[in-house]
Amino acid sequence: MSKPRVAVVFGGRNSEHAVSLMGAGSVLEAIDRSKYEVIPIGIAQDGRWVLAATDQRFAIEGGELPVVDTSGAALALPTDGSSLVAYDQGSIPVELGSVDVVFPVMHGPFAEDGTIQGLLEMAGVRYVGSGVLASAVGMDKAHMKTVLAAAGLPTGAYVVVRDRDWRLNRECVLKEAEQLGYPLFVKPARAGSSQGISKAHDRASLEEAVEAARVHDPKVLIEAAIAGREIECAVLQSPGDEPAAASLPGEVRVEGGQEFFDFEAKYYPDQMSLTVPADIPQETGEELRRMAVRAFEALDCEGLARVDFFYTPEGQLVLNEINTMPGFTSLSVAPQLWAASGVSYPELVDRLIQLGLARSPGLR
Ligand code: G1L
Repeated sequence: MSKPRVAVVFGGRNSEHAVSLMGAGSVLEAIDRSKYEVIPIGIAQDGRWVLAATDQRFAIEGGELPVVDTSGAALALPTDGSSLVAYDQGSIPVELGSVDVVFPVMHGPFAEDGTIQGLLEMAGVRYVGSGVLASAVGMDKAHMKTVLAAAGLPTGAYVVVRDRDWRLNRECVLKEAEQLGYPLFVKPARAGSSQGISKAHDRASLEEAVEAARVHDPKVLIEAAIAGREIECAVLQSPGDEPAAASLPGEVRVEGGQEFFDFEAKYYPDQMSLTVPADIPQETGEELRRMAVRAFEALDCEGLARVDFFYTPEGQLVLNEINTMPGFTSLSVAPQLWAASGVSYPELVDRLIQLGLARSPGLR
């Protein structure tokens, strides 16, 4: 019997190209080659699809971020679910054959927002992880909060600032936001890896923060700051009819006294520490895990998601966000949470591939 063919797709036309490559490097290393045939596919920063060059670099080296190496063969997108065509150095087409499942390892626009998932659905190709709706809802923090709140989950107070309101009714928007009380967190509604996020302490810094967030997205969220410890939980879909499972909860602390978990901290995971299980009361941990699974189900997530909470000094749990494509190097939070819960990184990668293979392509 031939081995299932797994295409790992990474890179992409966005600012998180390097984060993707680091994740893909980990996944490629962990996939069991005696069980699967692996096809590494890079999407260059200019959008070209290429078969990854054999010497593609996946790690930060000498302070330089990795990028997709475009010296490999160019690829034609599959349109009929059956075949990928590689154009070797732009000349002779080489039929790559069918792919059984795609493992997307990408962030941000055109990746975790549901667009690549939609492309794969249209092509009739199975893939790992959440589908179009969960990915799109998970990408947009405003819609995410609407869905979580509708499922009865506790989310923090916030205000959505749309482009038109900011340009035409700024005073009104600022007044509404100030009702939440300073300090405020300001975030682009749709951007990955904490880019464009800042904390505002007064009117002037609030205006500045909104402008900074608008560089990434014309739609911005202003959130009430929640004082509390950051506790995260990873949820993994189960095979068959079993309900999704929650990992042990872990506490995340940012080292070096930064105000929040920023872009740098995600690139360099040694700037944060993770304690698993989090030192919280047992009932709180159980409640948190139930909430994490409920959030996973509220968005119709598949595969893996990371759910982030605040645990306040008053003992309340507040669901901060759910991430349908969490950091996924072997050292990232979700894989570490599962490792501490008895599922090693290679096992996690295998489980996710099996779940992707078990999906029905297109018809749902
Ligand atoms: F397995 C999933 F769920 F499909 C999956 C896929 C990709 C989980 C997490 C990720 N993460 C990423 O792609 C990354 C952009 C964060 C790079 Cl590691």
